[in-house]
Amino acid sequence: MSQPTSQTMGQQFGRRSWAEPWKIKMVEPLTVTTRAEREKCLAEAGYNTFLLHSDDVYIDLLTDSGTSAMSDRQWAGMMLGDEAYAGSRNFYNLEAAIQETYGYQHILPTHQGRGAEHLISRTVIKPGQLVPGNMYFTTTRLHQELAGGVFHDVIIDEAHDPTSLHPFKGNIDLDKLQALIDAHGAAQIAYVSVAGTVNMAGGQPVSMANIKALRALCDRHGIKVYLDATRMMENCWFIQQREEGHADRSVAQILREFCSYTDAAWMSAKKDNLVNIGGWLAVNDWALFEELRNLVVVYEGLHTYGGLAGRDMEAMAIGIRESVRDDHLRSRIGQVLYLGELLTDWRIPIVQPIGGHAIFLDARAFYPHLQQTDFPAQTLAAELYLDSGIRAMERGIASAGRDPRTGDHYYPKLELARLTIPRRVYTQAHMDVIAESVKAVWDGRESVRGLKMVYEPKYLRFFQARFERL
Ligand code: PLI
Repeated sequence: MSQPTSQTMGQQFGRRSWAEPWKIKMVEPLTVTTRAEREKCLAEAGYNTFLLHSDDVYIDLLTDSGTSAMSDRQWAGMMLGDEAYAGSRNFYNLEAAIQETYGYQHILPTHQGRGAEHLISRTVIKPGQLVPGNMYFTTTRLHQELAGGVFHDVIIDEAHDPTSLHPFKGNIDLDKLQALIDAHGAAQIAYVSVAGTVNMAGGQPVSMANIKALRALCDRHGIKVYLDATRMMENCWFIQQREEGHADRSVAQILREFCSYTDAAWMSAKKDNLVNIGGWLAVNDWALFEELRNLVVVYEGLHTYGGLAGRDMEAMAIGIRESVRDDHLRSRIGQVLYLGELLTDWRIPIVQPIGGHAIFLDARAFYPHLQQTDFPAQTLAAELYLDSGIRAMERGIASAGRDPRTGDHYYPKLELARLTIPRRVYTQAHMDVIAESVKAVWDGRESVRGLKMVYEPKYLRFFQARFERL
């Protein structure tokens, strides 16, 4: 099992390079600002990149969520929107695309991923139950907590070490899970929450062997396994590239097998499914589906639109079929890898191995002179914006929020700034410009001071918090 590099990827084709399996038909001009303008914009935004106006951003690496470029087929699909309140044909196309691609039986659309997280959490979690998961994700854990659940991190220890080269740092540590079951009893576990290419760990995948073993363990105790399928296509590309026995299988085949070990899934279609808005819930159990289908009309919309327009569902149905193609994933992850290898060559500390959707800069290694409560990753995202107008996102103590039981910050081991690469949006030249700006920020790291939080909202504070320079 080894990490593919752009070189080894090229070698598969007789020393020829890969390229994007598409060409560009429409372009959107970018804005270039001066450093003085950026100083002003950043201060007005309270040093929080979420609060910048996108017009003041040059290359936008805030997120890969809802930022994909849609294909001409998807745009054509938008014109086929059947905007009937009930029973839109686009819903049935979406349902078929999910059933065929992921293999689940019963499908509900939602307005985006957190809509699906809300419904599943409040349906299956009893107050006080534990929810073990392979590292937290912000909205996922919050919905679990709002439903009365208590999240427990059962990811392998390597996931918390940015330098560990473990090829599947998203894996669940089955011993940690077993210990939790032994200590509390299986009835106290609501379900195991598994995410593909674990976002907060640096886009790190889960292996097929791990999900299979997890299924067996959970079967022994009668515990359900629910999947956050948000970046599962990318997870399956890593299985194909790194895990023995999968090299000759398509991502589509790997995905069907992986999902077959889980009982249900929720999805932020704004990522892997190549659309700008949308999500879904998929379950195999009819009784659970009936409950969810009833609840969706309370919070999202009728069960055949779930808060989406017909045209959005059509674009998603087409996006799902495009996103599972091997050539799409080769270029999508190949581009992330290209950027990561440039930074690695320059000895800039990033989470290794390079993940699926983003490069994660290790802010602790950039700023060893800062305390975690000086918000090093928030500071790093601010410095990058000041240097070049590139917008990154904090994934450290600000994102982690507070423990509802103690009121203190959660102190995550990883303190990262995420350079998230939107799908099918930027070119290799943009990757070069990004790498050079990161290098400039790295070179200027010693004189940087941290930030203090001066405004803190109660929920998901990282979105709206404001900071001042120390
Ligand atoms: O942003 P939503 O509500 O469509 O989806 C929430 C969500 C659920 N799971 C995972 C793994 C996510 O990454 C996720 C959203 N992520 C965002 C917005 C991100 O920037 O990573």
